[in-house]
Amino acid sequence: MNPTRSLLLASLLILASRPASIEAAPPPEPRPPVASPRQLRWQELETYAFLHFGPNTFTDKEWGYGDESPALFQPTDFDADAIVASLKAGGLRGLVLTAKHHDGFCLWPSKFTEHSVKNSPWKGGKGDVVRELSEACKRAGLRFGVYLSPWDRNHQDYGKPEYVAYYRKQLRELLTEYGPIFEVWFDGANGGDGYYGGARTTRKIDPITYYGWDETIALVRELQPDACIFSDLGPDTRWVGNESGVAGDTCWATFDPKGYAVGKTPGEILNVGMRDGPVWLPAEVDVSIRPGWFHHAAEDRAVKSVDRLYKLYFDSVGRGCNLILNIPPDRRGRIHESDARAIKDWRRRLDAVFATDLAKGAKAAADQSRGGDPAFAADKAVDGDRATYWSTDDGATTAELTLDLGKPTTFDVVRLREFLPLGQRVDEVAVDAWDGRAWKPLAAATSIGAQRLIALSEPTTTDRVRLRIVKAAACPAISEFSLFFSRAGSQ
Ligand code: FUL
Repeated sequence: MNPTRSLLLASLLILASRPASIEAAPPPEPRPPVASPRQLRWQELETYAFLHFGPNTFTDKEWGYGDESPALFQPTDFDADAIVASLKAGGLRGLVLTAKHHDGFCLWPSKFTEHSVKNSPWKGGKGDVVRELSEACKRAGLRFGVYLSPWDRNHQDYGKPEYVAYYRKQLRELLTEYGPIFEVWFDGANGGDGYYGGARTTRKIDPITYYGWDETIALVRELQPDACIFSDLGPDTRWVGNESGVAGDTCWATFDPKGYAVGKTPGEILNVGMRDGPVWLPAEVDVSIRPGWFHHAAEDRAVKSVDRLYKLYFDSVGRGCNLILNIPPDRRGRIHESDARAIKDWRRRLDAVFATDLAKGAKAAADQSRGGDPAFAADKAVDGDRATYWSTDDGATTAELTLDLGKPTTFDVVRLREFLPLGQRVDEVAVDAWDGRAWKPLAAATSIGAQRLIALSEPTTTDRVRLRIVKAAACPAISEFSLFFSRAGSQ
């Protein structure tokens, strides 16, 4: 048979063996707003570190006044690779460094001020913390980001237009001389009083108009188009509204920043987000592993326990947010042993809990799947692949997916994920367990997004589990329905 004829025959056979109902269905339309490619990449990082380091480390303060002598900055044993290795052992995928905190001291030798490491005895004035940490991150495969405090208690021009020009010049240095930057952190604090070049006054600014944010944001876009910008109100990630590490139990990635201002948006609103907000603006949860943001020896025994860190993960990443966990270097320029141990043990615990997905490969059946197409069938929610998903026909806003686990299985954590490129579609879900005679409600949740972790109050044993989409704004696209047993290792 000639090759053309055999190909034709093969296609006819395939067509004949395909039931009429199985036709390739088009994927669902995204439900706007959706994440930008930059936000999607950011979302995958899940946990990274915050590093507060500077004169405050040496004066035992949280907010320096701005008159601290650069001579104070003298870490005795700074080792960027050792810092990054500690963070990596804690499973953190990047770090954001306070290149400049409110005291105005620059951890890099900026050309535009004398108030920097170039006038410190550390490394004879030749040191550059930003350079060393950015390079250590590159070597270790971690992402690097910068915090550049808009409020500057050292600068003489703070409050005048000249300062904003200075701020942008500094930003340009940071964004052009230190390689790729994954996040730029714009803090919203302004306490008013400061040294201000010797004036020692109080300077209040209007946070909405003074900084000219649109222009500064355009500068970041121009110099580092892949960097996500954090501020209270984005534009890429918003503040979660508190510094205690807890996102709203319902937490939407969507928001409407119109009418709100940095420093003036109620925490409760940022915490929950807005279901019908027109802008994709997921929350980032910032919290310190210690009571303060900077290292204070007196707090060495107040480092959060593994249990608290574990709960923080559920309250942040488990509610669709990213977690930026502050782990401040000490006066040596190292991560203190207590912090290093805590994050390492925390990660070991997370890895153990999420090592075995008990739902993976389960026999999955749904009351409906999109166009009857296997590409959107129930098993796509249990194939361990975030790029595939179970979906239904357009217009279906309720649906059910049942897993036959094959044998009695004990679990106490449920993980759900939506296929994020299609937006946040699901409002409300419920999970039930089969008790041999009937379905018993196990858990319920609102908002899924990137990820929703539900910790059950006690372990459940069953051979059948059901996910119910109770309410959705568009047909669901569920990329993952997973089950874990958090105490598996401890039995
Ligand atoms: C706040 C600052 O005032 C704190 O010092 C710290 O940097 C925290 C992350 O943000 O607004």
